[in-house]
Amino acid sequence: MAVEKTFVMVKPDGVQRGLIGEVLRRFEQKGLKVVAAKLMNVPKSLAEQHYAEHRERPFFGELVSFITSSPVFAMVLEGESAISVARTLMGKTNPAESAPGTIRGDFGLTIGMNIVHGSDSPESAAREIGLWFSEGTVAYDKAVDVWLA
Ligand code: FUP
Repeated sequence: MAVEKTFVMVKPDGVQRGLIGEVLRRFEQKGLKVVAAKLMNVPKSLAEQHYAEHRERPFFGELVSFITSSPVFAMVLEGESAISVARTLMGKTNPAESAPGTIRGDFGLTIGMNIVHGSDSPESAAREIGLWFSEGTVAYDKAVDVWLA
């Protein structure tokens, strides 16, 4: 068990449906901390790098055109086992097979539009955080507890 950082993104379908707050609420409620976040349009080169592992798959072109089609909400979340915890809250890749109570299970129906992305391993998390947040993340452990008194 260790404190980890993970890259999570509300995809264009989630942003267009007004689900940024709902998705973020679930992660925060679980106890994960936001250490970076931004609403952004995705350059094609970034999309291609992000999905590099799928380059040979038949749906690669659709993935890239979907993720570059309208803004995404990108974030870095931090917490104990953040990578697997975020994946558990998201549910399975195919929303039709995701359990109720998960983000994809509650809000999605088709695999192409599954609302949210989350890193699937420590290696992916490090790669994706570097790719999407080359400016770095926030360390605010000294300030945060003041307001919880
Ligand atoms: P996940 O890690 O759960 O986001 O899933 P993958 O990395 O395996 O897939 C990345 C994205 O490709 C998914 F969000 C949806 C899309 N995808 C398809 O469109 N068809 C497939 O058969 C598999 C994935």
